[in-house]
Amino acid sequence: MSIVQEITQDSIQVAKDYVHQVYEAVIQRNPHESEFHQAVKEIFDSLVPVFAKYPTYIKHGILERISEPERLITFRVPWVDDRGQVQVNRGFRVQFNSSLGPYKGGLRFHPSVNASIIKFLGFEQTFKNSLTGQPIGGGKGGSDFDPKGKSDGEIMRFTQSFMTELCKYIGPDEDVPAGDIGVGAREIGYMFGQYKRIRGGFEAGVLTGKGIGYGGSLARKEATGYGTVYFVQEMLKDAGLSFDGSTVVVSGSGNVSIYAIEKASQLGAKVVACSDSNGYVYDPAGINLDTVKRLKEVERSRISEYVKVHPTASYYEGCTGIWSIPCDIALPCATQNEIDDESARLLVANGVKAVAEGANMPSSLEAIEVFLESGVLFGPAKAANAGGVAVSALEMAQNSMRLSWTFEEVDAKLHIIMTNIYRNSVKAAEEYGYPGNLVVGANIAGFIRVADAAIAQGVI
Ligand code: NDP
Ligand code: 2IT
Repeated sequence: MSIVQEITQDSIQVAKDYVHQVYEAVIQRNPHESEFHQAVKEIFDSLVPVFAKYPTYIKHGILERISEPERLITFRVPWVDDRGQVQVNRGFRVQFNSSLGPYKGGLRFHPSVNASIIKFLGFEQTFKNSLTGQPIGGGKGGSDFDPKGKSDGEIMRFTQSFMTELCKYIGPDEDVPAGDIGVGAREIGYMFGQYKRIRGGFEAGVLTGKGIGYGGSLARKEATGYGTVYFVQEMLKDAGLSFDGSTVVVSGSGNVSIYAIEKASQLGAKVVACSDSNGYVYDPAGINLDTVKRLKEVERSRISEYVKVHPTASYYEGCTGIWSIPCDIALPCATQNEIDDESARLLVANGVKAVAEGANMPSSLEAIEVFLESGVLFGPAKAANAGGVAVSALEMAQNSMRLSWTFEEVDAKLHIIMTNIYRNSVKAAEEYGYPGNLVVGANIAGFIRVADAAIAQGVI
């Protein structure tokens, strides 16, 4: 935006009124969608100084446009379980914003999935993807299907049925899904096979997170966890700190957690705890990652099994207790709202120095307030976990060129992208009067690229 206005009390009030009015309209138009409201509120509140400085955004109705998805598709997913019983789930794809490129974002299979969760994830994804600097719009999808306890045959029949409908809406230049909770390389493989069979062509770029043997990118599996740690490395460096010798707690034990633990350990940290949706393990000797990989990536079993092979460790039921373990660095990598204000206060009281979100929206708005007010270094999700989708964009690029880069090449590009996201967020926070506040900085930096592209493309 070129028309700059001097920031005065009046211009701030106009901006606040605008943000408030559009937020109220979002609540009215999307009733009972608390996760979506939460994600919208976090971004909208950060943008007040932008509208105070560049009021022409208001004339362009930019908040109204970016908070309304371009489309939300829901569909029936019928499948037959191993007993011969017909089951029906609901499938979703939100195509949130295509200002910067084809819709891009993962698919989540979890019983909690509903329109609110898919819309919060799609909204967040739009700004996260913008921060990566890659040419990707924002989307998200999934189903309320519960993969836990399902046989391999059931997973395949479900994912094939899901793709039979989803394939009508996606394509390498239209919408490119990937994994998220409950969707990993196995599910992507089955979906890719079904898409190929229906379309009758090998369109490698239609999905990312594919197996290395058929168009996947090296380092995609590691990218989100590694990227989060690279981001934290930059935060720590600016504060004169480092991972070396630190104690780290990582929630979850899925894709993001495993590779966050791996990279943090490589940098000299001792990771003492991780979890799943039933409970957490605390191992003062340091979590043995080979055991976690075997339990979660190979056997698909519970984290409680860990203590059977590691007598130094203890297992505790429930997810929130993990935040009572004293640590220097906390990396929530499981799911949304896993840290409330009480857990945040506990972490601060126990001396946490840095918190970074590997998961999407793992801290409640109140928890974020606690971290920011107490001066803890805080890396918000859309910046700190952008490494996964960034490498997905690199996978799309490799697919278009019909070549593949080495692990080292992709990892080096990921490192540069994460460092740039950190620097751009720091810069935006400073420029708009919130030095050190990466929540505001990431939201503003992500927003401006999307907003300017949307306005340049007219009222569509
Ligand atoms: P996975 O399915 O691989 O792992 C999820 C982990 O979180 C599992 O340990 C799971 O436990 C636990 N978990 C899931 N739901 C809950 C819950 N309701 N309460 C407590 N624990 C829970 O998913 P990912 O690692 O891929 O995703 C984790 C987070 O990271 C999500 O927020 C996702 O949106 C985000 N993310 C993922 C990216 C990716 O590339 N995969 C990229 C950026 C963000 P259990 O085994 O018991 O289910
Ligand atoms: O939340 C996320 O960024 C992801 N689940 C990854 C999305 C992707 O398209 O790689």
